Amino acid sequence: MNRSIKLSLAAAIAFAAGSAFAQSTPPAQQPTPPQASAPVDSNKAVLDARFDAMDANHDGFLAKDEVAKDRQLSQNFAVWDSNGDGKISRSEFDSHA
Ligand SMILES: [Ca+2]
Ligand SMILES: [Ca+2]
Repeated sequence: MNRSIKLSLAAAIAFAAGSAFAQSTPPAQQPTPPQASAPVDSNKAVLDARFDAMDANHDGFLAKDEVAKDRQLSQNFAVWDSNGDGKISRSEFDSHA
């Protein structure tokens, strides 16, 4: 009888210790959401706004007269116009901006 009480006590202590250990285990770490793309997205939004502001006729291309207000762009128009078609497409703009 004495022995079985001791065994029950030991089992209870082991159980309590086990529960305490389980409760003190930190919760599994949540995967960190990728944030590296955030600055790229906001930069793209800035570029989009800049392009749209200059694309006066909204044809998706910047003609030379449309970039006349942007000194940097108008001076380097030939450089930005990679394929030499006389207008700067969105991808040409993105690759130089
Ligand atoms: Ca245009
Ligand atoms: Ca072009």
